[in-house]
Formats: sequence, C-alpha cells, structure tokens
Amino acid sequence: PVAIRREDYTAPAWWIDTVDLTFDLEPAKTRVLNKMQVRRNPEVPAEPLRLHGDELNLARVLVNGQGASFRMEGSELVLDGLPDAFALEIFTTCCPAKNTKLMGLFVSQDTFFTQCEAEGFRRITYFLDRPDVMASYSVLLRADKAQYPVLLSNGNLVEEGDLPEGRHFTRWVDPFKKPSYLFALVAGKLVSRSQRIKARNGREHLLQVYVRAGDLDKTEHAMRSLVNSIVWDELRFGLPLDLDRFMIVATSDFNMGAMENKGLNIFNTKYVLASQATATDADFANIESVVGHEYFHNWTGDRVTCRDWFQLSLKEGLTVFRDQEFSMDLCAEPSARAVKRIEDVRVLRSAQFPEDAGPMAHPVRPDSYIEISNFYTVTIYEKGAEVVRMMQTLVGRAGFTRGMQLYFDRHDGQAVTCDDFAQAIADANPDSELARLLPQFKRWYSQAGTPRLAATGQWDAQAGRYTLQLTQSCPPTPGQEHKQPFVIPVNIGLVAADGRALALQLEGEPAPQGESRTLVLSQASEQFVFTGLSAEPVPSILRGFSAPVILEFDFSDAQLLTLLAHDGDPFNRWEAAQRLGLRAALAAIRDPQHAAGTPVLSAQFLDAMREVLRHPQLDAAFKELVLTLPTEGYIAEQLDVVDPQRVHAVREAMRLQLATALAADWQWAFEENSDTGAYSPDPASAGRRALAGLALTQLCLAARESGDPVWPGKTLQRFKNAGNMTDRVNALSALVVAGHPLAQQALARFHALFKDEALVIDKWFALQAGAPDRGGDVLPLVRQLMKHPDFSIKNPNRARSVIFSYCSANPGAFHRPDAAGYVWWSERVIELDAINPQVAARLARAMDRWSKLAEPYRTAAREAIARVAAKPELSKDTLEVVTRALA
Ligand code: B3K
Ligand code: ZN
Repeated sequence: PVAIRREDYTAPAWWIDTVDLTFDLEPAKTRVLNKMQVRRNPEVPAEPLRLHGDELNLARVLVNGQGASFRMEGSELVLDGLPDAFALEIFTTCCPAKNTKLMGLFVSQDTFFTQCEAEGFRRITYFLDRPDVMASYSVLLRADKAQYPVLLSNGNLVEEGDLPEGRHFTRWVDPFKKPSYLFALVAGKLVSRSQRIKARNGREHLLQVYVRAGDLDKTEHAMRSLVNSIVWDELRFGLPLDLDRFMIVATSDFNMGAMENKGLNIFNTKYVLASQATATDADFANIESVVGHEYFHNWTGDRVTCRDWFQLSLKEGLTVFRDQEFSMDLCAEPSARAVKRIEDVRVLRSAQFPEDAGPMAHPVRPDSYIEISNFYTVTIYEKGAEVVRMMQTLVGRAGFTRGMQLYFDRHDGQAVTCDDFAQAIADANPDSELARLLPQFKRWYSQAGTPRLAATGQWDAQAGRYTLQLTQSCPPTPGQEHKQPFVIPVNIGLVAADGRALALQLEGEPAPQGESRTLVLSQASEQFVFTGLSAEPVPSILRGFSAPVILEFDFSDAQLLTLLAHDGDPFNRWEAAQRLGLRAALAAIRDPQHAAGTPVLSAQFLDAMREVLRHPQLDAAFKELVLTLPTEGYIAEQLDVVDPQRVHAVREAMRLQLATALAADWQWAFEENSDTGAYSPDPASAGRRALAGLALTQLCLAARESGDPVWPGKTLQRFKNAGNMTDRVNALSALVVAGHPLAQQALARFHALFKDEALVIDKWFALQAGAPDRGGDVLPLVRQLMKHPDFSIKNPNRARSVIFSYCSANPGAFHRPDAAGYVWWSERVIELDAINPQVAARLARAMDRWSKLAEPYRTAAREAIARVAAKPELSKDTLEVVTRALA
C-alpha cells in the first residue's frame, strides 16, 4: 500500500456541482442511479476524470445521455476525452447485507444505514470522494413500505408517496452544498421523538430522535441535550441552526460514536439511549457531549469543512474543544467545571501522551497516511482541542469568539485548512501574543510529541524575589528527529506556605497584576522574576493544564501537600495528589528491595487523603478524582522499562493500603453520599454517586483482607435494591473488583434482569473482561465469554466490551508472563480484520507500547505483532498499524 502525502495535495481537476441519487433499497442488491453535473476545473491542468469506487458492481455509464467509453484502473473509473461540462450518469449495485465493514451502505437489525466519513461514499457510488468537492444533493429513496416505513436522507423532505407493489418513496433535498462524506440515508422500522423549537431569530425547527420501537422512553435525555446544544451555540458563538429539520438516528452497529451528516446525524445507540434504569451517570454525560459534538459540527465541519484529510483536526480538534466548553458551561457550579477539565486532561494524558510517545505518533496535522481511518486519533481530537484551547488562552474568551466570527465570515461554504483557522483567530486579535507568534505557534500543528516543560525555582530571601526558569524540549518522534521550540502558555499562581494566594508582580511592572496569570514561553528557556514577596512561595504552574505538556518540577513533598491543601486552582490541587501518588508508586517499582506486602504510601500521604475525603467544603466529584490513584497505564508511561506485573502489583498494594488505612473514612463517605434521592444525572448528584461507588469498592477490598462479610453483604443488597444503573453497576463492580464470591450471584442476576438491553449486556461483558486478574483467571474467562450466546464479534460494541476491555483496559490480566494474552490478541486482530478492518486496526493499537516492556514480555509482544504482520491479505488499516509498530 502507498502512503498519501500532505505535500502532494492538488485541487481536483473536475468539480461535481449537483448530485441526483435514486436508491432502490434491498439488502442483497441495492440499485443506485447517480446523475451528476460535472465541469472541468479551469484552474488546474487538464486531466481525465478519475472516480473513486469500492466493492461496486458497475452496470452503466452515460455522458450527456450517451453510452461512454471508460476504463478501470484498479478500483478507479476513468473517463477520457470529456467536454468541459456535462451530465454524467452512473448506475451501480451494491450488497448492504454483506457489508460487515460498516462503511458505505449497510444493514443493521433490518434497517439500512450509511457511514461515509472518511471514504465510504465510494462504496455507494462512483464519485470524487474527497472533501473539497462540494455538491448539492437531491435524493430519491424507494423501498418496500411495510419493511422500511421510514426513509430519511439529508435536508428537507420535499415529496413522498406510494408506489406499485407495496413500495413507497421519499425525496430529500439538502439546501447546503456538502462533501460526499456528509451524505447519509436511513431506511427501516423506526419511531421518533419529535420536538418543535423556535430559535431566537424566530425561525422554527423540527427536531427528531429516531430509534427502534421500544427505545422511545430512552430518548428524552438525547433530545434535551440537542436542545441545550442549539441554545448554547447561538449564545456562545452566535451560530444558529440553519435547517428546518434536524434528525438524530440511533443504530446498534456502528464503528465509532456518532457521525455529523448534514441534518441527519447517525449515532451509536450507546450515545443516544439512556434511562435511569439502564444508563450510568457517565453514559448520560457522554450522550450530552456527543450529541453536542455532532451538533456543533453543523458549523465546524459541515458549513466549513476540510480541504483534505490531513486537515481533519480543523473540524475535530475545534469541535471537541466546543463540546468540552459546552459541557463546562452547562455546569451550575465552578467546581463542576474543574471536574470536567480534570476528566478531559485525564483522557489526554492516559491516551494521547502514550500515542505521542509511540510508533503511531503524528502531528495534529499529519504529513502522511496509508489509511485515513487510522488517523481518527486522540492526537487529532483531544490534542487538537488543546491547541484550540491554547489559542483561546492567548487571545481571551471574547477574542476567541471574534476569531470564530471572522473564520465564518471568510470561509462559510468552503473546504479549508488548519492554517486558515489559526490565521482567522490571529487576524481578529492583531495585538495578541498569538498574532505576534503565529508562525511559531503553528508548530503545534506540525510537530508531533509531547513537549517537556522543566521548571526550576530560585528564592532570593533578601530581595524578596522568586525566579522561575522554564525550559522546554520535545523528544524525537517517527520522522521528526529535532524539534523547534513551541509557544507554551503557562498559567501560574504563587501560593504561600500557609496557603494564601500571593499577588503576582513581574520584575519591571509597577504593581502586582492579580493572583493568576499567563506566562508565554516561546524560547527554549526563559526566566520570569516575581518580586515583592515576603517568603518563599510554592509555585502553582500550568494551572488548569494550560498546555498539553509534561511539567517537571522538583517539588518537595511538603510543597505538594501545601498545594493539595490550598491551591486556588482545583486542577493543580488534584495534580498535587496525583504527583504524590505517582512518586510513591515509582519509588516502590524502582526499588529492587521493595517486597510485596510492604506499605507503599506514607502516613503523611494517607493523612492528606483522609483530609480531602473528610473535607467539609470540597465536593464529592472532586474528592473522587483526588482519591483515585493514577492508572497503571499512566504510571507505566513514566518508566523507561515497564514490568506490567510489577506496576500492577504496586498499584494494587496502594489501593489496598488506601482501603484499609482509611476504612472508617470510607465508611463515613459512603454513608454521607449513598442516598442521592430522586435520580438526576446532574454533576453534583453524579459526583456523590461516584464517591459512594469508590467508597464501596474500597470497603469491599478491605473486607477481603479482613474476611469481614458485612460490607460485601451490604454491597449485594445495594446492588439488588439500586434505583438507578450507576448505583447498581458500582455495587456490582465493587464485588467483582474485590473478587468476592457474591460477585457470581450478582452477575447472574444482572444478566437476567437486563438480558434484553444490549447496552447493559455490554457492561456485563466489559466488567468481567476488565476484572482484576487472580492467578491468570481472566483470559480463560474471556475465552468463555466469547462463546456466550449473547456474544457476537460482528457487533463493534460487543467486540469492544469483551476484547478491548481485556486487551486495552486490563493490563494486569493481559500482560501474562506466558504470553498467552498476546497470542490471543493476535488471533482476535486477524479474526476481526476479515470482518471489520477499522475495528481490527483499533485493537492492533493495544500493543503500541510494546517496545517499552521488560523481558519476557517484550520479545513475546514483538512476536505476536510480527505474526499479525505476516498474515497475507491484511487490510491496509491493520497493516499500517503493525508495520509502524515493528519499524
Ligand atoms: N466525524 C466522525 C468520525 C468519523 C470516523 C470515520 N472513521 C465522528 C465525529 O468526530 O464526530
Ligand atoms: Zn467530530
């Protein structure tokens, strides 16, 4: 397979202005008639018309109504000797029933769905399937009326009616030009929740959420989230809904979370369906943010789209930033905003930092790819969002909104680049640091790798001066040996030993300027001198995680305890606890003398944790984050050589120590938070349930040590009596995590209760495949689960619930000294690759960090990857991942 390179981009030689599609929908053979108006692009050298296609049966090609000569070059349909403008008609068929890749047109539970991003439209018809070719679409759908009563596509319904032989039709016209990846259709037996709303400008809209009969009672939250999204985008960015009709449709077979097709968003059921009985607080929060995300794409993605797929973060980074801001703005309390920020940073650090340090590392705007599907990554999405966030930090919130307005003034209706976006934000803020440093700032788009920010502080007691030296560096990544300095906004505060926030006055300034401010580091190393101080401060650096970097500062334990107790910035308060926990973990892991069973955490650390847990002012959600130790993955990232079993053992020991030393406090915390009254998924009550859940896990762990039956018994009762899924699954998980015999009984009951709720059964599988390993028992269990009648590897959610939960989210069970976990992984990657390459390639990423492993893991992991790579006829998706891993 060949690599596609960003620098090879050329504008298309032809434009397609209009597309008129007619579908005769049948699972085994769907007929597609595609009539286009095509014209030469006079701005580029003449070329034949080369249309993309994939797994299509071609029946007819007409140019201006006449049979035309064409040739096939690989999968491309090539036409020569064409007039400058003409009507092109192509008739093809495809087989949705056999489409297990879930790209293009496929069938899920007797319903037709499409997924076209990035290159799925070519599996529906021959086309210039690239995002810079934008056309007006008119779509005629025809199907059996009894089996497919609902027929949907993008835009407005302009006509519908009956046809002979029990068939019927609908015709849809999308009033906006769009790239082919935003095309969608849905056909099947669906029901909908509808709501009419009136926007601020008086325009009326019809909102609809389509699901299968029986799921309608689980759509209220999605609809509310959609309405909230519409209101927020108008209020925050002045961006209104531009369609009469906006639809969301849920399917249980979907490769990812959801898709922003113009006016017809298609969602994984996981991000639509929620009821208090079946969905957790996390599910409710995820639905809100994914519904928001797809809706926000209507402007950032659909109205202004990407020129080419290297610009993917133009829409994804920006839209993640927007959904993060949306979720934060919906929080009633400032503390809930901080909790959301911490959660987002946790995702970035546990998933994106490893990606940036591994074989798949790529810049936010990549330079090349083999399969674009592999680049829907945490770097494009989450790091991309951090880059946008840094822009907002550098120009201010109002300045950023101005920049967005300029971006739409300039580019509405166009397919553009990341440069265009950054330019608009800078141009709208000519006096900002962003404008001054723009070319350098854009290195965030071009250089991969996580920068390290080394800080040192020097205290001059006599002069009352504190000098902060900031030095940046960035490790090499594949294809990028040397890095240039980044522009790093560093939010900072200074905290007195007694906890007071100190006024910040930089040398040369006439007066202090607040207690928190942004320093901008643009050189490799710079000094910042704070004056007018009476005692040595504790620096609170990178407040709110103002840049996606690794901060290195040689904090003393006492300094971290001061920050944990007093920092006015909740992010750094949480971070102080993470640093203390990490430090203890690393010391035990690195100490060859450290024996199993010896304590890892100091009395001082435990006291500090107790203080947070018992704190009268801190809210429960924040406490839960502070009292959750850094993950095994995050700990492993700090090590040059990783013995996963040692990391696992040390973290388990820490968790147990925290459970036993704070037993009375956990009991208190559980009792204080165990009753949250009538269910509501708001952040405050969700936080209380989260803390009660953590407390229960800790109490069951401690009970396992002491043999005490009381808490496991209480936990089982709570499981049985739970009034919502969060409490129920937390209680179940507490028993499973503690490995208590009652867990079996609870699991069986859980399955019986929810056997008809696919999304809940996913949780049932995931809990077991993700359970702590005891003597190598998880792999045999996972093999058993794959034979369970409810298991199907073809359903991506189900495959993820078993296979990914084991390979990607259970390091203690997956990294077996006998290599059986790796062998099993290689078999599953190969099995999945034949069914669904995108899902297989995602699973292949579970081995990204193999080269850091200690022996015997390292060699065994390499062999397993090589076994996959050696498999003939691997998809280019999986081949790209394993080839890069072995490079
Ligand atoms: N844009 C889609 C992702 C499509 C992935 C294609 N492999 C979802 C989203 O980011 O909103
Ligand atoms: Zn997106």
